[in-house]
Amino acid sequence: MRKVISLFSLLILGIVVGACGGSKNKSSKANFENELELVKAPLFNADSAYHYVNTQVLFGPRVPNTEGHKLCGVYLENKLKEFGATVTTQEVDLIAFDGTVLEAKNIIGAYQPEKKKRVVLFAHWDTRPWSDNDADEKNYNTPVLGANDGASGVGVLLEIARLIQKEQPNLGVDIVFFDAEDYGAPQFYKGPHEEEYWGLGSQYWSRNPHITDYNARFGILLDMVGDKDAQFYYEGYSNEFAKSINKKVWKKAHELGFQHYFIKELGGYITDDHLFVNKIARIPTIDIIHNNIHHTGFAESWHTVNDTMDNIDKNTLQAVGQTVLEVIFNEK
Ligand code: AHN
Ligand code: ZN
Repeated sequence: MRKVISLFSLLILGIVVGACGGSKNKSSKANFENELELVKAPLFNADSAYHYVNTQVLFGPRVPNTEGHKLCGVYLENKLKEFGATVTTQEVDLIAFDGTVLEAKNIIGAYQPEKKKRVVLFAHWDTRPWSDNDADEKNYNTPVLGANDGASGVGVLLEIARLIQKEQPNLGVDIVFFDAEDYGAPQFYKGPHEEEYWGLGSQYWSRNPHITDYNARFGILLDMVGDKDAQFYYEGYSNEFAKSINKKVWKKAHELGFQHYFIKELGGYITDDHLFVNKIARIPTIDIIHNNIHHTGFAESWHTVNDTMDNIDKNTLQAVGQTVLEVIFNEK
């Protein structure tokens, strides 16, 4: 048995014991023994993922057509190369709801590109130009820092990239960073516009994949996966297009002890990058997104000036990262 497994189990034990307090020690130990059998993937390092989230945030807002955006794009490309991926970029002008031309860049890293059996992982790397959900109207025109909304998903995927360069699963993995997800019309905009101005980068990729006739067994989108109070419900479109993938992922999360994050109940329907991947590219794709219709909706910091590192919790990154890795490493 690999060393990684015992390390991982110790870590889980730590989390479970820490979360439940001493009184539940006994059942935690039972979990611990189960996990020894279960874990096939390498250990996800949440410190490392947190560092990748923070590095993106240090570029400032990653709004298309700004310097921070450009520099962060280069960083992400270089990082995937450093982690041994075959990197492709799609640089394309996309038209926003108000006619603004966005100089967008989708960034794709492929592992074992020769393999036909593949899985694809997505996150958006751009950030929103407006804090239009902020409690204070004065902040509406301040760009979002996007620690959670953008950087968290990308940070988790960079850590997954770092790990799979060392030990590859049975199937090829593609990591796709979408641009121009978050340029949908602001809540204060009164001009004519339609809903489909979200996910411009994913719409482009879905119509023009980086490889002709690209296909994958399934896809997983990570969106807002870093908040300390994150809860992930089955997202509506994911359930319609890829119910079995939702089930597979939530089951794995529960086996690993992450049931407090992954709730086996239906949440809302969210227009997000996965919708276009499902509808246009026709790859069954789920969205792991912080969203709870019974509670506050998205994270409190969503589209506000408070979407900063202060709300990022390594335990959430760990839960999502380890679950996704484990799903991939269990594919035959
Ligand atoms: C809508 O609010 C329609 N979609 C949310 C997609 C999104 C924005 N994800 C992150 N930021
Ligand atoms: Zn957003």
